Amino acid sequence: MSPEDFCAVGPDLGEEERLVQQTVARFVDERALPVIPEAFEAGRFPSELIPEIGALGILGSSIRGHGCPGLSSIAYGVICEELERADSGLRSFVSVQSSLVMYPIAAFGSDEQKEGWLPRLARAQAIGCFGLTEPQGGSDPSAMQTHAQRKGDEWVLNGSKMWITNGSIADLAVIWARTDEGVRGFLVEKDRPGFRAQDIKHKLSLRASVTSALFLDHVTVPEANRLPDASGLKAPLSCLTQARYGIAWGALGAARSCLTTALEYGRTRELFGRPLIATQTIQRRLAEMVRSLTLARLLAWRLGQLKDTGRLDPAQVSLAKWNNVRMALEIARDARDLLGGAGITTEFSPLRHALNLESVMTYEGTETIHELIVGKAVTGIDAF
Ligand code: TGC
Ligand code: FAD
Repeated sequence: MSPEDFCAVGPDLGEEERLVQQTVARFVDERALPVIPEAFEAGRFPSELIPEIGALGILGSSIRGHGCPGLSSIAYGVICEELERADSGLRSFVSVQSSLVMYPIAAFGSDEQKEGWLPRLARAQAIGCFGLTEPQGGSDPSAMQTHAQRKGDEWVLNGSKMWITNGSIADLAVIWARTDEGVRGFLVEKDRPGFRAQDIKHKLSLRASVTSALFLDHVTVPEANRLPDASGLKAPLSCLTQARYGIAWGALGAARSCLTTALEYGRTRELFGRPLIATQTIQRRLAEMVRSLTLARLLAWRLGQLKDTGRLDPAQVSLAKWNNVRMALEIARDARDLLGGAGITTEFSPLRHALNLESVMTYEGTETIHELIVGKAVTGIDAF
């Protein structure tokens, strides 16, 4: 029995899903893992991997047409899982591109926007970012201050966005702004006068990922850059559902990396005359990791089935994002401890994953916000 897949979900993957998993796993083992620890330490996103990610054909994986492969939701899940086995920053890059940039263009864009952007985004010839969060508080996007004023056939955008993944490397920003008619989405190219991205430095988490602040100072875009079918806060929130779904799977990858590292280390570490893993309390801790990872995998798997059959409720995604990220964080912290002092360097993955998962628990809705979304679903009362 595999500790990483104790209840044997893998053998039930479809042929296409298995192929996708093998392809991404090979990329992670051969290309990503050799560079990730150095990139994390240096605080740089390994942008040399971008063309290879584009060539893998995994961006916008669930979208059909416009150069996108139209894979199942479970395939998107295994992509996220494999990438986050390397680092949450790598999965973040793909989450943002696929779920937060390509998805809104596919779901709410005009034919011209789809044809103009999706093929390039799918091949990573263009990079996107998603600007929803603002400095005054990300949990409540309804308090958004960034606004867009219509002037004839153009819109003038003013405001700022905070904590934006891929911000300074993006060719295109999907910007959500308040208008006289409610919240709308705009495609803002990076070279528009008045648009500026500035990286956030000194991060202790997601160091192998670009996180930026965006500033919009009288940025003018044509009406053709507005997403015509995005109306109200529901539009950006529906993008979050796509990304949160991917994170519920991605967390499995981080947890797997930590569990296998602890197991391998414990096999060769001799203490008190026996391998560490021959000790009862250590076995209980490893068994606990396997238990929580297995349950999280079954949850992600079920979520995929519901999504692929059009029955998924956003509150179910909240439950899974909350559960699976918490699961991965607890495994990462415990695995770090099982490595003793060796666990504090970048040679081993658990502490790097734990630090990353602190962000993953905050972004795409904090753990508390997801608890409250589930609370609202079971009580009918909005207690945000
Ligand atoms: P509320 O009144 O609840 O809803 C307004 C309308 O939207 C609908 N809706 C959703 N639709 C699809 N998916 C969802 N997840 C949805 N949530 C709500 C809802 O049905 C309603 O529709 P209608 O037809 O009735 O108008 O809105 P609210 O303002 O009360 O929302 C409350 C709350 C707290 C749930 C929401 O504001 C929220 O989710 N806050 C958290 C914000 C957040 O997650 N931000 C993430 C920013 S992006 C990011 O972090 C990227 S990290 C990327 C990476 O690097 O991987
Ligand atoms: P706040 O909303 O200020 O929350 C602070 C604390 O208050 C949290 O503990 C929260 O749970 C708690 N809280 C909030 N409301 C309630 C309540 N009603 N009841 C009880 N407790 C509550 N955003 C984007 O738009 N695009 C991106 O690409 C993006 N990438 C990110 C990358 C990173 C590395 C990080 C860290 C964040 C990113 N974010 C992005 C922003 C992220 O979505 C926000 O950080 C998150 O939504 C929380 O918002 P906040 O940081 O302003 O915290």
